[in-house]
Amino acid sequence: MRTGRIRWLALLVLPMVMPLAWMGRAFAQPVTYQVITDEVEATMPDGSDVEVYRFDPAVYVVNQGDDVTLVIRGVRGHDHPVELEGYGLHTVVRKGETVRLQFRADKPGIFRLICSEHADATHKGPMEGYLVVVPPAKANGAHHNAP
Ligand SMILES: [Cu+2]
Repeated sequence: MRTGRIRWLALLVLPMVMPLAWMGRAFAQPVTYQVITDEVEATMPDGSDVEVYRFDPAVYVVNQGDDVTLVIRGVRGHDHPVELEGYGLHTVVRKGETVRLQFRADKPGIFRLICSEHADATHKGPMEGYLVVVPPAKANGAHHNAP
């Protein structure tokens, strides 16, 4: 019977695969960053007023494989349409509301958290954060900087 054969195959393969999956997740941690939308105001030497929206904090360091939650609370500014580049996550942070971006950090590198409404200096930005996903260290890389 076909289903019987598949069941036997699962019984044989699962015990071999499960420890591998567990080892890969052994160092993964749940990581939460609490973030707010902030605003900086200043008067320039020429008398002009400048407003810049910010994420605070703006740098999120995690290890590859971590289960990450960015809890973003809208404090200053009304609507912030937000994208986490590289992970294809989008949301809108509204004043007085809290949103959560949840994902597994499976891709190493530096990824921008950007607000498309306040993208650059001419639009009261740049409103950017930076997700830093650190890959696992190589086994023989530990002595790389040794004298
Ligand atoms: Cu914004």
